[in-house]
Amino acid sequence: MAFLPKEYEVSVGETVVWRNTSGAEHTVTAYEGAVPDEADFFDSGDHDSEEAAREGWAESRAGAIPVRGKYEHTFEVTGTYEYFCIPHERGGMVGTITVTE
Ligand SMILES: [Cu+2]
Repeated sequence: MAFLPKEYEVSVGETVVWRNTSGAEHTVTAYEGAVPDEADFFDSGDHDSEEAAREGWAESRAGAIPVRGKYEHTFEVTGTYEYFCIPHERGGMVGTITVTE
């Protein structure tokens, strides 16, 4: 019920892979207001917005990364990105990616 490491730093153009090593489903969902201005929203359900991601999860568990599954995203814009897991957000399942030159 946590992203490990919680904070991670990559260089621009690198791909981050999240692997689900737990026994439950999770999502990787960006906080739309906490991505750099020029960067696109991202989430494991390929939605257009945080709101759509939350609705998709509520309706059909869209965006679920299955047990032993993975999700990856390539970061093309420098800056700080905050993200969370929809079902475990209240439990503190949040993380930060910092992208540097
Ligand atoms: Cu989770």
